[in-house]
Amino acid sequence: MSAPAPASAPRTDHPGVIAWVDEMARLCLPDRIHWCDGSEEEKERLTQQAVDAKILIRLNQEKLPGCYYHRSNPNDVARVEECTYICTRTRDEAGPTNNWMAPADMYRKLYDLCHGAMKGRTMYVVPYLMGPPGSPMTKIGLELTDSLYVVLSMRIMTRMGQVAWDQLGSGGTYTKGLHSMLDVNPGRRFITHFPQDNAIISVGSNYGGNVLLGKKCLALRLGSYLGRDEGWMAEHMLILGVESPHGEKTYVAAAFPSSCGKTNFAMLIPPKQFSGWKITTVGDDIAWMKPGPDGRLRAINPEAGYFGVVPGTNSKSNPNAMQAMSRDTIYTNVALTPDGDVWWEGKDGEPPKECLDWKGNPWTPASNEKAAHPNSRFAAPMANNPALAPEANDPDGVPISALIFGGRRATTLPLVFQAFNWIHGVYVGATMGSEMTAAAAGTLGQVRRDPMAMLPFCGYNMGDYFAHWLKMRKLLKNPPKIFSVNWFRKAKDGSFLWPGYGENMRVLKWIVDRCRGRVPAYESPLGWMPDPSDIDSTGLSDTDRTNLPEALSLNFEEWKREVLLQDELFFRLYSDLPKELLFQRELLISRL
Ligand code: OXD
Ligand code: MN
Repeated sequence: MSAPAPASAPRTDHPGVIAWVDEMARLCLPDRIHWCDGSEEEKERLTQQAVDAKILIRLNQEKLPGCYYHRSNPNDVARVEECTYICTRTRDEAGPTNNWMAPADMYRKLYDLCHGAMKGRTMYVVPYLMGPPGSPMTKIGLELTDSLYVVLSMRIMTRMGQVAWDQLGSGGTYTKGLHSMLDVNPGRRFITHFPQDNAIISVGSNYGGNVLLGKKCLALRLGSYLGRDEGWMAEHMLILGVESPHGEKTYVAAAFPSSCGKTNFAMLIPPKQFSGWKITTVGDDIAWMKPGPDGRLRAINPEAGYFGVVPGTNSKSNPNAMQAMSRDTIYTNVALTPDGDVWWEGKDGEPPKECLDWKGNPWTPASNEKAAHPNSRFAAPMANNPALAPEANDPDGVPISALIFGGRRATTLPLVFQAFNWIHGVYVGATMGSEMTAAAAGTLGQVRRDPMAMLPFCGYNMGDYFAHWLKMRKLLKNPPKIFSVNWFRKAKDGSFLWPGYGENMRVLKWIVDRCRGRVPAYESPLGWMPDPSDIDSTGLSDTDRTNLPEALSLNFEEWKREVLLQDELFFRLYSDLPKELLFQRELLISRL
């Protein structure tokens, strides 16, 4: 057994922080307060406490050094959009796509729930940075939480501890975050944002996307709100660098809805034929982007770790992720083998003869249930990624040449096209649709409109968000080109038309070459498109090469239906929709 935590003294003399922590402690009534410093020694001590309390299971340290296993409450395995609120002063500011409650009413409701909620527990004061230390784009957050799992995960996902206390100083601004698991009851689960107070309160859950407050809550929901006011953009985008054999580097940022392969794309390994080409990862989920002094859009990844979907990850689909999660990783809701290893559907090799599934029940290959939850996750430090771009720690970020919007669509959306210009690109992003995945509770497979993959993450009115995108063009002398991709189109027999994974390099190369004016395109009703012969297909399998024209084809009947389906979102947003987007819709219809 580990020694009890020594009483910990405040690690800051910031009067606002001291007063707020005191106020929250008087509300939640924890037995102890622990001010985190982020040190190695603290990590070891808190990890041992989590093991003693059965919050974490130590995995086989020979196979997986520094790795631990966590099982969540089975009622708490994904983000819950129906419990997520944007509490702006007026309902109109939050817009029709967000749940809203007046701030005073929500504070009252949550303070009632939090009253005495930490009795018998420790309140951890977790200071963290979103962004590299010293970057003008970096923001400071403080999360008060009663979950050790959250503390240890935040230490992976953010720059947590003394580095944040140092940047905060005695007068810095910060985002307030309060989290209590309560009794992990879906009926008392609220993920709430108060943009005008720069504050977050999350109760009743212990699932990453709901409780690692730096991630979706600060970096996207409050981030998008702050970005609108401060002239920058917080986007649900990976950032990667493409390095050519001549050492030329091009950076792209790409938005895909949750669980559509952002992590895989960010860590892509090019096929053999692309010898000398290299992809490096700046970020796998979130981009903060601001016009730089040179008039280009510069991006940082605010996070320091990956919270990736595990099932389907293997040495073919994502070798870099496999390495990243081979040490110092927290696994959640995968399966546990008798020798302390982890397993999931789609891992390399044969399934274990027996193991415990994500709920802790005995499982064999004959079982009808899945061993790992489809939204089981790994939290791994980005430093573990063999393809990490050194620029991921650059306070100035990287210049973005292309923005890519991608959906998961079995039909309609071709493999790739380029928007005619920025306004058209905003329309392409705004009308994105995708089939729903297990990352959020909902109906799997149903197509829903997910503009810029931000539907669950935009911290204000979506119509105003589109207007902000349009306005950003005016701040950029040299804006990125905008593209649409779809790796998931299917043939009539249900098979995928494009192999995906590392082969996506072929499409990425066309995108990079378009940005650099090196490759032709023809004008289609959707935008600029490659002829199949413009996509480098050396070494592609015969089937994939045969399928390429179909993967790139346009079906006018499907597109007429698509435009009508897009209207569903446009009608909801109608009064707030920038006119430019309605004009783009008309132009598309006339081109079709
Ligand atoms: C995530 C998500 O976890 O988008 O990144 O749900
Ligand atoms: Mn995400």
